[in-house]
Amino acid sequence: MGRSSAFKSGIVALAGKPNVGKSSLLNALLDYKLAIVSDKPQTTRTSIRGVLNRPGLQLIICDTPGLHLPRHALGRAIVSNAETALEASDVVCLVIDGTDRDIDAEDREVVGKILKAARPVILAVNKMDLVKNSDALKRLVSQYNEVCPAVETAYISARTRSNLDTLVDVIARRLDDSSPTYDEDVLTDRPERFLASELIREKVLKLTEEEVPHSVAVEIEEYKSPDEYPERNVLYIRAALLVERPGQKGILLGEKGNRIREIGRLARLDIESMTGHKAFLELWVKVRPKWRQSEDAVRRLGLKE
Ligand SMILES: Nc1nc2c(ncn2[C@@H]2O[C@H](COP(=O)(O)OP(=O)(O)OP(=O)(O)O)[C@@H](O)[C@H]2O)c(=O)[nH]1
Ligand SMILES: [Mg+2]
Repeated sequence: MGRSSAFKSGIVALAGKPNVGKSSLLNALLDYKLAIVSDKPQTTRTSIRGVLNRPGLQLIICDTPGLHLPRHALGRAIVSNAETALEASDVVCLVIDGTDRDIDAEDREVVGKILKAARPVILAVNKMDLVKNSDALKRLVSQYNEVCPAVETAYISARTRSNLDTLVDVIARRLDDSSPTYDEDVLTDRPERFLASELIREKVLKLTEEEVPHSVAVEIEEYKSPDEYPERNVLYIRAALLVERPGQKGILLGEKGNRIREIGRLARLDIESMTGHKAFLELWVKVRPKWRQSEDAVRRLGLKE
């Protein structure tokens, strides 16, 4: 093959602290809502790959959970999932929030985990739509470059989609020549029922506050799609929302069951537009004391990769 016709392909891991906009960036790059997003930290718990195809390029973009200092088995699993994804990547895109002020000890530890992967690092400064103070931004970027020298820096906004083509070019330049890994019609490595369970969790994150959203896991108990059961005309999903305490169950249910009904309604609409099927979604709440402290429970829920 001549040089001009070389095909590039590889895996870029989007990594960084919680809440900086990694999942939003994945979705913006794909122009498809694949990963769930919320305004609360530690939304993403497991990695998810999305495939971006451009002429001469297949970029496998891996959204990873936010790196932080974990406090329980779930947190340890989340961080380990991110580290596993970093090790499987060819290039790391360190996503930071451009509105942040000086980096602190925790930020340094997060960067340390990224350095361990020993991959070329591209710094993506996100949320540029909110950045007002350019001196503070310059200081932040130079502090990051001190602890984690980046081969290139891109200033972007996942929300307004600014500079995303530049970011893709910058990443592609760091990839080796290689044939594509996935067929053109593959969007993600995750099955539909996983995506559906995440959409349910996204609505829990949206409609609850403080410790509650973090204490919830979604367990799909039954998933019957017209794709597999042609005699059906609706997608049937029964899912349990696991919480740690009876009080959290009460909060999830809400007055007269109002909250869980709203969670179900919003999730159903998203699941219907994702699958193209009418859906019947049955949700119930189950108390599983201290599940986040239990390595076993975390693993059985598929939260440790
Ligand atoms: N203004 C602005 N907000 C953004 C941008 N990107 C993401 N956000 C917001 O930042 C918040 C966190 O976004 P996520 O994409 O969930 O962040 P994350 O890095 O994946 O977070 P974790 O999964 O917890 O690690 C959400 O409220 C997003 O809407 C951006 O470019 N501009
Ligand atoms: Mg995320």
